[in-house]
Amino acid sequence: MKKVVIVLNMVVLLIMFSFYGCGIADQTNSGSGSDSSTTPPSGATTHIVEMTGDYEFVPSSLTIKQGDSVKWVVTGIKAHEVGSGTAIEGPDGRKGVPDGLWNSGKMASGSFTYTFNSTGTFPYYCNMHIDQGMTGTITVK
Ligand SMILES: [Cu+2]
Repeated sequence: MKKVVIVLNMVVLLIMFSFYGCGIADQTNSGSGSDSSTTPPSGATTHIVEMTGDYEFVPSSLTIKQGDSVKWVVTGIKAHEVGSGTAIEGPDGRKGVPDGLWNSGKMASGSFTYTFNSTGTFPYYCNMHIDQGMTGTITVK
């Protein structure tokens, strides 16, 4: 009779272990699924905005998803400097008010990438060509 009890105990333990294993696996799955606000989802995209020799961002307005990145690429022979903020009309002409999210610094060539981890509307401008109307907007949904 004692032997039967021991075997039964082992069977119960085995069943508990197998359930425990399933529980761990489920937790891992749901954990990675509900964590999209802090880590970019696996489908994150990098969008290209050209900074042209005609003092334009192309496209100048762009709607992306939370977690996506925008890559500003110098495509002409002119240098540019892309920074986040708002362009306002002042007494001495147009000027930019930076909001401190990003600034590429002066770029004669190459690219600058910024990842948008929160939703909202993000205006930006070229610090060197704001008088030529070189502004753009990223909308993150
Ligand atoms: Cu520029």
